Amino acid sequence: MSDQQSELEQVAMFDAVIVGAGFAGMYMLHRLRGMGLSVRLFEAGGGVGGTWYWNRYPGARCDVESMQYSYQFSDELQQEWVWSERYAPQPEILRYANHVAARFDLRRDIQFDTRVYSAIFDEANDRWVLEVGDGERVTATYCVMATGCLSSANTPRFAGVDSFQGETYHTGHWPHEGADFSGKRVGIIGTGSSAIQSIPIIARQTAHLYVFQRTPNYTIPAHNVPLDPAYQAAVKADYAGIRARAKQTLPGLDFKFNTESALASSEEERQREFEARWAYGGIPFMGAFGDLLYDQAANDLAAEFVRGKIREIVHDPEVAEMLSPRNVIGCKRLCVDTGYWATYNRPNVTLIDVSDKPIEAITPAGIRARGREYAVDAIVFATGFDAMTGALVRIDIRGTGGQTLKEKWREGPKTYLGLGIAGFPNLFTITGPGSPSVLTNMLPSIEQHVEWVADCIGYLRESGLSRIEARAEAEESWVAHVREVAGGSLRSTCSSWYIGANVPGKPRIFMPYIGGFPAYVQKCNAVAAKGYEGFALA
Ligand code: NA7
Repeated sequence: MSDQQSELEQVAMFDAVIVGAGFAGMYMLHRLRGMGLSVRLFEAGGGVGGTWYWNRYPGARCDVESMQYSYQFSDELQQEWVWSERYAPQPEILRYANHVAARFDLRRDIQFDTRVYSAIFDEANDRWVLEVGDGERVTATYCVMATGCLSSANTPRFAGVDSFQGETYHTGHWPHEGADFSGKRVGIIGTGSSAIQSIPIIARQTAHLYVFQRTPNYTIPAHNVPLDPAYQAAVKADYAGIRARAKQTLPGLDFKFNTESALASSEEERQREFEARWAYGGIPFMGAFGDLLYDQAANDLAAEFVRGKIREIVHDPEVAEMLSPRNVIGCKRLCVDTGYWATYNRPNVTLIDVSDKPIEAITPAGIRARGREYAVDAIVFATGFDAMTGALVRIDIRGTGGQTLKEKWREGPKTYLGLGIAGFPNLFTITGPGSPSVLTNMLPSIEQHVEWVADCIGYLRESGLSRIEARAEAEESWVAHVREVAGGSLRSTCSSWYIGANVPGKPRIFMPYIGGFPAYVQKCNAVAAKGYEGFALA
């Protein structure tokens, strides 16, 4: 017996470990346990829900309709759960996650309040060794990273940030007890989705709200409403049909997508379609015409329509102009709001443009920008996430030859299908970079990955194999394909978190796979059908 072997026997051994108890980790646990594997899931937070556990800021709400932002692996589950609103608010999604955990008895294999610090591949024993919590070590044949795409908060290091005497918040790590802004002056930095959802609510609570905007964003009204029980019953009666139709669309969402060209349509047809989409609300606005994300002139028409709406809603023409985005609509993820533009008509809201002159400093009393100090009692950082790679490289992950994932990804993430990484055997990433992930409805994408990984592990076990690793050439060609497809879309043309532009120093690579859900699933299925083509098995 080698020293390493005897050492291994002193640590808890599992068939699989999973990192993260969001929707990906929860379902992965359910699947692997159902196959008879011994599994332990580690979660840094105190409960399940992942991003919905942490993002408790006022107005936090899903931008995908509730009836589709839910699991479909259990028909009983989707039939019994009752959503209350068209777009579920964060507390309801968290209740749903807790319901799932209870219904499938997941908690007994989840270790909460336990951060994973390192995952090191032990080549002598073909096992992953993880250091977790307070120095505890565990080992497993398979390691599944279900760490989420938007889970590692991005807080820019503003000069003087530690000197601020008031309260600070980050939208992605909101305190469980909430925040009381009544009578206070608040500064919010950022105008992404989190800010756009929270600004209308915070504005109603504060004495004064200062919004520091670096890039104006497009947002479409949600028209959120309580869910009509008759509508809900109709969806449930045809859930299988809706789910199947959704899987045939690029974003994995069942919605009306118009394939007509905006440029080929008449002005009257265009206005009618844009108005209808504005009235319907939300992300389906981008489905108004088939060429919006592929032709700059078509995109300009949609962008100008939204700018027209801003001018109609916002009374002060200068503020309306400042709020009007000039970049490609849909390049950054389209936001979905309730009363965002109208909030700038309130006398207690001031918009400060920091696009050409960055915020100078945080002072003990407030925020200094454009040569003046804005005195505030609290600062809200709505500055987003180190998306897609942040949560992974934060863990010290080491594969064969001691190579770290951080070093491997120094010039941008490289994966095979967003599922496996060359040099990191038996490590799977759920909705990893290089998969459609954030460009799709996350729940079906998560389910597709979890099922693929579970089938793969099942195949290895049935075949008497215990090791799988992406081949470097397969990874190279997938990375090249991801890049090539991204180049054909207007989506790769702006400074979004999709390309890591929001995090200083992060390599600018378009990270998600833009080829759409159906083509991607077909590829994954073909790889599996060919005995995991592109992977080395042993
Ligand atoms: P986002 O969409 O990344 O938004 C972050 C915002 O913070 C955005 O407006 C940024 O401006 C701004 N930001 C970041 N750094 C700075 C600095 N240094 N100075 C000023 N402003 C800054 O994150 P969210 O949390 O709103 O949304 C993330 C996703 O969650 C969203 O897409 C949905 O899918 C749900 P920038 O645009 O980079 O100029």
